[in-house]
Amino acid sequence: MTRIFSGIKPTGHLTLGNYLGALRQWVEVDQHRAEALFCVVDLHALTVEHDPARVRRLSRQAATLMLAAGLDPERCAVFVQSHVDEHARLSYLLECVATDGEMRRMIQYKEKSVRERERGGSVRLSLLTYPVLMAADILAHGADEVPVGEDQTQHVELTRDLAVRFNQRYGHTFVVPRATPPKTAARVMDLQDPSSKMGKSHESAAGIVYLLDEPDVVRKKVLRAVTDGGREVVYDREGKPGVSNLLEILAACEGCRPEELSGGFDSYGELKKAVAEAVVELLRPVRERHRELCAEPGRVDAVLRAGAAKARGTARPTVDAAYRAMGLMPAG
Ligand code: AQP
Repeated sequence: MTRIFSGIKPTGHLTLGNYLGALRQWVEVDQHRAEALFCVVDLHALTVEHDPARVRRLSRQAATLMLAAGLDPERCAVFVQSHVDEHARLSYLLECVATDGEMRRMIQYKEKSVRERERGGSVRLSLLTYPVLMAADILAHGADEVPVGEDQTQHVELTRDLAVRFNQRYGHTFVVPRATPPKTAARVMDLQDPSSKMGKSHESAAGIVYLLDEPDVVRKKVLRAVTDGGREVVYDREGKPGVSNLLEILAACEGCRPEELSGGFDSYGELKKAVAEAVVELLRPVRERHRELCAEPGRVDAVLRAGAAKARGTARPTVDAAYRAMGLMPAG
């Protein structure tokens, strides 16, 4: 059976981008067609300046939202990365296979290291090596497929390269995975800056719809979205990035292609109203279920405990095999 692994980093409150670009496909498609593991990748949140209490809070919130969105613990494993030591153990081995040149070529490293410097901080070594940890997350579980948004496909390419290199040098150990981007909304853009991705750790919240935003806040953010010159509502990512982003969001909410909606609105205002209502309705059940789950925190803990036990079971044999293959002596 196909095995799927994917994760969400608790660096901020989950966004509409996380939902449309990842979570919804995990819920609606992936957990039904494969053996799936979904993870709150909390170790990745330590690669930038962070507040420990906030990371802990956001990790719980992310796990709760994953369940609220519809991940079913009877169908898939939902767990927290740091609860399963195999990820960090394998990461070190893969660092011995990767090169520093490969790491420095990663677009996210280039972007995030600039951001860290601009904020006056230093760039942590773990920000450079984080794609190796991501490779370990995927390879430890023998995943065939990694559903990720467009922004993560370069990291999955690196994972493939490392798996192939390891297998060639040390004998066949890892499944070589492939990225499976969502069919719609692979890249939801910031409503205030349609040239940059809607990212949960961006400083300004004005262009970001969070899954837990109240309906009126969602409406306000969408109605204030930056649009483009002219008046025509047409889908043209190059010429009309703001309008096209809104059309993509609406299409993703309605399950159609943005081209089908192009030309269907008389004004930008009309489009924005339709997007705002579609997003409010899309998120309503997630917010309601999240509220219910918050009222029974023991339930979430139990799901995460069971998920970690299952994940250890899938990862340990592969990671142990990698240790042996690289020449490490087994403990007596
Ligand atoms: N804007 C987006 N459009 C489509 N997909 C997105 N994803 C994230 N943002 C968008 C997808 O969500 C999954 C989980 O992502 P992540 O939280 O692990 O990391 P990220 O891609 O770095 O997300 P953010 O929100 O941008 O976090 P920060 O700001 O901290 O870097 C992935 O499948 C991702 O593709």
